[in-house]
Amino acid sequence: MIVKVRDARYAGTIYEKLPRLPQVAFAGRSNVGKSSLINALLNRKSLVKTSKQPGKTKNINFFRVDLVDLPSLYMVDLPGYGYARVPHGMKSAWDGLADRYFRGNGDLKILMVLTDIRRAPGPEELVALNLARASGAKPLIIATKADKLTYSAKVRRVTELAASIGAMLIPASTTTREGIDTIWECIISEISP
Ligand SMILES: Nc1nc2c(ncn2[C@@H]2O[C@H](COP(=O)(O)OP(=O)(O)OP(=O)(O)O)[C@@H](O)[C@H]2O)c(=O)[nH]1
Ligand SMILES: [Mg+2]
Repeated sequence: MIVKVRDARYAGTIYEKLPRLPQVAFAGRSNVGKSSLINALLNRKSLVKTSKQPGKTKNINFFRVDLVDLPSLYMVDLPGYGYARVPHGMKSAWDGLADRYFRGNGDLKILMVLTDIRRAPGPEELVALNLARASGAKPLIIATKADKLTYSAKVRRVTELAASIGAMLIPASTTTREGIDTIWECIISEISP
């Protein structure tokens, strides 16, 4: 399937104020590649700000995406969780923010839980998975920065990760664009009426 993005733009931080559309949200630790993945999906270099400095995205940012011949949606860039250098208390701030966002949000169709392909998923990833399930969204695990491993190491890691999480997982890279089409297929199958 070919997905053509007609327009993508920043839409604000408060979804109660926005026209209702299906939402696809991106969660994961700071620096895992959430903002980069949204840019790659939209074929835009810097619609969403990315940074080598973790903790850049502190709000929930909504991007309205209009597609050719397919329904519009929001891509939702969630703040990174579990970053070790943030002051104590930040993690519960994330929990509060996420809790408010997930609770009763019937428009959230998919939660992408991003995890670096080189590290084992931790409690934060499991919390995010459970939040998705509780809100009725489909969780999808994305193993980011797949370009950082050789082919054989990648195959091994994907198998290990899928077994330890007990869910389907898509390896992805914004530099090689691996996984981008597969992620779009998942999005389209969830948002199409
Ligand atoms: N090699 C490689 N680097 C990547 C990839 N995706 C993201 N990066 C790099 O990882 C760093 C962090 O990317 P971001 O997209 O800003 O990460 P984020 O999850 O949005 O981080 P926060 O906003 O801090 O939560 C940047 O330097 C990106 O260039 C990838 O697929 N491969
Ligand atoms: Mg970001």
